[in-house]
Amino acid sequence: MAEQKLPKLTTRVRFPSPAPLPSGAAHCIDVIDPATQAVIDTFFEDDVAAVDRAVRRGRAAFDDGPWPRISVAERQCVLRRIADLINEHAEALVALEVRHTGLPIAFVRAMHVPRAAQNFRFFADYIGQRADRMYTQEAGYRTYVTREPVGVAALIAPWNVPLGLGLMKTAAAIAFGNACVVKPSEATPLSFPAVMPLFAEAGVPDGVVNLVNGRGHVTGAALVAHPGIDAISFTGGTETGRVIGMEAARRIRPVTMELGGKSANIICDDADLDAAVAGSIVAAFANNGQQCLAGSRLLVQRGIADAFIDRFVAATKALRIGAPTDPATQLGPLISAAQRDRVLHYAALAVGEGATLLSGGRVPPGLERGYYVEPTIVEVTDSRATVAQDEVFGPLVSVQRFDTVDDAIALANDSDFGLVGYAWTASIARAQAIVDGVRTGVMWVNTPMMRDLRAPFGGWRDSGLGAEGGDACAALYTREKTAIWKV
Ligand code: TXE
Repeated sequence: MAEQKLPKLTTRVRFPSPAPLPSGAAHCIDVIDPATQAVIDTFFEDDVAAVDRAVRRGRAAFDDGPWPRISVAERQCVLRRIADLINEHAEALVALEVRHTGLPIAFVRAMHVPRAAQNFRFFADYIGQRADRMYTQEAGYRTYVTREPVGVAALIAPWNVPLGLGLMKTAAAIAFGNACVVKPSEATPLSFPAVMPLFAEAGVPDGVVNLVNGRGHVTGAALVAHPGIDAISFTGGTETGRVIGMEAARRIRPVTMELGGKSANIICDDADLDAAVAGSIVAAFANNGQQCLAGSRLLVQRGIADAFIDRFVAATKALRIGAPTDPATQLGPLISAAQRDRVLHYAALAVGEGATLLSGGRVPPGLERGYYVEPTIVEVTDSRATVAQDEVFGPLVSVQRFDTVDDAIALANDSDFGLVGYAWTASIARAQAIVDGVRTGVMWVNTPMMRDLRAPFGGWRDSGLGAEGGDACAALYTREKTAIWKV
């Protein structure tokens, strides 16, 4: 690591010590294997004092340490080494990730862990290409605008993609020269601790990446309220987002929030039906249906509705449900009993409200142990049906028929969420009308879930604030500074 030569970037932040917890208050949390319901680990929750220690370590690393001050080339080198190390240890990370999430191993191996490594490569490249700007219009003056790291970031991750999302935030935060404190979900705490030694091995200085574990209202709340935190990146539920957003507002700190979704998947009557059926299966059921970007509201044009629905139902019934450790499994168990019961509840509620159950809606016979649910399809006639409005976050999809593209756009927009949307059509004009008309942060046309990390990924309205991606992350993890020189 290079000698520290540059002046300090910020003045040292001072904050009071937290109130001590009453002795004996440490809370123990069991980690459950969702496929077997067995307790596979137990950990002590990090309390207010532990969070304080983690933030102070981050502060020291940022205020006095080399990481924000070394050259971009040196930082790139370390980031690329992290990516290499993640790839080297991929199989061990895959095993841990499958164990606590219940996600199918084929999916975690092909997508989650390689993507976690790729995040570090992407941000290594990104910081090498970023340019600051200069204004020369005022005669006799040069005004230039630079970006500095924001400081210590609180990174709060959910349980549905623990490594992929947690490490996306970590890569972005540290690439710009920040320190961070990561809090994975209390439901999936196993994989992040396994990555921590890799940071050290790659040359990340002590204190740059810190880890705390525990429940949201204890560990998470202590973290976002800590006066040593300069920015917050959160992925999780919309209601939690409101709480964190209020705390960020109270402390006047920047925050990005990637929250829930109820995204429309629009199948027009000129679509390639093979591609639309296959893509809709991925959009609805990948990641066991537990994904913010799920295409969980299928809208199908009336002329092809019967044909599409028959094929979609058949493809759903052909999905292989089973042990997440089996490479042939396409749908594993949900994260918890609560999440399984939530899907079953919404299936029953939908039928109670007049929807037709086309498939699933029950625990698969023979898989009563573990939190399994059959992939479920309900047909609704009203976009105001509860099942077409609420985010279920599981393998449940509602289907509704529409007549014109304008109707489809109106149905798609009849939602408090605005994360993503999907359109399947052979017509460029229709595709463009849907892309222009649907109010979401991301639209996919004739493809499910392709992602370019350069582009922002973020939701509108109840789906979030800010985004992740190259420039979008620069906006959160750096602050602009203007300098005016007389020449
Ligand atoms: O999420 P939470 P939950 C949606 C989905 C799901 C619902 C609830 O609809 O059914 O949210 O899931 C931490 N201060 N998504 O309850 O609670 C928490 O410990 C600070 C969508 O698991 O939002 C965890 O680390 N942190 C989503 C993280 O926030 C707090 C992914 C997410 O947990 C906190 C997951 C607090 N007060 C669920 N309270 C997506 N966008 O992909 C909780 N946390």
